[in-house]
Amino acid sequence: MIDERPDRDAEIVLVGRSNVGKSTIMRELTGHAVETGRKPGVTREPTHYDWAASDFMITDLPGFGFMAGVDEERRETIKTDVVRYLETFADHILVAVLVLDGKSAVDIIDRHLDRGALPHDVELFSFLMELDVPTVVAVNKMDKVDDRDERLDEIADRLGLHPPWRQWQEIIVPITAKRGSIGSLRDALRTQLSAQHRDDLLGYVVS
Ligand SMILES: Nc1nc2c(ncn2[C@@H]2O[C@H](COP(=O)(O)OP(=O)(O)OP(=O)(O)O)[C@@H](O)[C@H]2O)c(=O)[nH]1
Ligand SMILES: [Mg+2]
Repeated sequence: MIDERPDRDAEIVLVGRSNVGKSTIMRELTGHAVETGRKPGVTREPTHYDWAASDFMITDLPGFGFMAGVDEERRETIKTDVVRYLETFADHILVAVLVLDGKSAVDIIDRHLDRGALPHDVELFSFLMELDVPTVVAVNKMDKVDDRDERLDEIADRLGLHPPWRQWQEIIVPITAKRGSIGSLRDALRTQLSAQHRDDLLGYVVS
């Protein structure tokens, strides 16, 4: 997983559980055909979009967590590899986009918490903070969410960001990638890149 990373200095990574819509976001951001799927576990290896003229790429990481037909050991391997990737290239990652499924994230997180387990999303978010990687939380599939503000407040709360979520609008961005509705994500990426004096890369995230 790590060996095949193209030799590009800077990158934006998409990370999160399986089936949340990372590859769909990648497709919308890049305008390139990307394999997406109705079943979890479609992306099995990091997919790097290094078409940019600049020394930059966007990376779609494999999803982890539950996947029908994929055994526990394989799922753990994927997660370990993703964690190792983030750790190894933290200094090169300008922004990590942690993608959540707005419809199911809170239920899955609470199920883990009830069992006394650390939910993947919470773990990953704090891991990215520890690594000092600027992180944007893209809450996808908002087309399936009715109680929008309530749901986003719950997500903020579970991630340790005090509600109301609107205080965190540069971090928590609700989107519907499938319909190409990712404007708030583009805005957040623009803010992050500008803050890091990488305005030269804005053309790759803002269409
Ligand atoms: N309703 C809805 N479905 C979406 C949205 N975005 C993506 N999907 C669907 O969710 C499914 C999974 O999308 P992918 O982009 O393949 O998800 P992924 O996170 O890359 O999945 P892995 O590669 O398994 O980690 C597909 O059927 C998408 O069409 C959205 O905004 N709303
Ligand atoms: Mg994928």
